[in-house]
Amino acid sequence: MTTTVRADQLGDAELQRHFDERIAHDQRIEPRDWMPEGYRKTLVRQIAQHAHSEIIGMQPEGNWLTRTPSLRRKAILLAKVQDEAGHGLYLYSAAETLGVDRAELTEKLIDRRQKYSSIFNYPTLTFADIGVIGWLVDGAAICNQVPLCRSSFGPYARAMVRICKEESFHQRQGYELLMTMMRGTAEQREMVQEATDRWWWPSLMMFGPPDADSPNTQQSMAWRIKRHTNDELRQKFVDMTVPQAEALGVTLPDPELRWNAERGHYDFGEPDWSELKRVIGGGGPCNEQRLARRRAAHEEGQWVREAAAAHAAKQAAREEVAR
Ligand code: FAQ
Repeated sequence: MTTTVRADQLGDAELQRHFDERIAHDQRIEPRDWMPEGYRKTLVRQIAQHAHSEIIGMQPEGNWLTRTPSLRRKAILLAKVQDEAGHGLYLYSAAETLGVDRAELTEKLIDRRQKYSSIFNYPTLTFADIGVIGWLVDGAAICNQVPLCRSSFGPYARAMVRICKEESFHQRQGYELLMTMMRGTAEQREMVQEATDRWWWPSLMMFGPPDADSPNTQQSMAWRIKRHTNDELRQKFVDMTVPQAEALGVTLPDPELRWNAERGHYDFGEPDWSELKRVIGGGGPCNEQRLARRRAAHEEGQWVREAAAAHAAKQAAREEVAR
């Protein structure tokens, strides 16, 4: 059963004890509940980064919207890219329940004071990339995000339920596109293999640094914001993806990839962690372009935000008069 305690009824130590108990009993923390400042900050950091990723993540696939090979593919891709915008909005709303403002978070993104996922700093060079992003990038996102539906913070967990349902469609559309291409010409099959070669390692890096170099995991697990470590989720993704690659008929570009019967998991090679550091630090192939586009879109949208605010103020004034 969930119990709500008003902060003004308890002292600091008792508030902390009550919070710890709720976490231990797997009860949700809601925006009006007392929470330690570190918990709030961690959530703002993670949710904001996640929201920024969804919004920046529209760019690589948006690159192909005007060049899809058919109307059907265009309708699918448009729906997917629009879903990503929606995910960003749910997540900014979840972050706002923690007392931050979406406008402030956007400013922090475009000023490079907040991060977004490394994966969106790679270019989409052929239409096969659209399929591979759905298969691998959305596949990795699902692996990482399904456990977040059980995250201890209520608004985040609830946003993730809907997001995960939509991500499943994203993954399926990508895999279906690749299946179609693999049944096509030799050139199409080569395109799929080449795109898989480029996206495989960056997809593994989406899960974050190895556990030994992940400063946030331990505390986030203790607070049940994260339910699994970065390495656990990476392993789960590899185990899930290898049979899919076999069914598709592509080779994953890792000579060390093999089934380990003793562990009951696939062994795989070490991603190049210096590349992850470089990309997170702004040195990926598309970092500059992604942020420049986001900044331009923000500036060009200024009049829309002003018009919406003026409309809302007018409505509120009318309602006030009618009362
Ligand atoms: N990229 O201590 P940890 C999508 C940072 S899916 C950039 O392990 P944590 C769907 C990390 O923030 C992609 N930065 O951190 C889609 C931290 O820096 P900080 C988004 C990374 O938080 C599909 C530092 O490194 N998904 O958008 C990355 O415990 C297709 C140390 O790392 C999410 O955001 C990285 N890959 O674990 C959309 C999921 N990895 O903040 C369009 C929610 C780590 O201390 C098209 N987030 N860093 O300065 C999470 O699950 C976690 O935040 C992790 C990182 C697992 C990403």
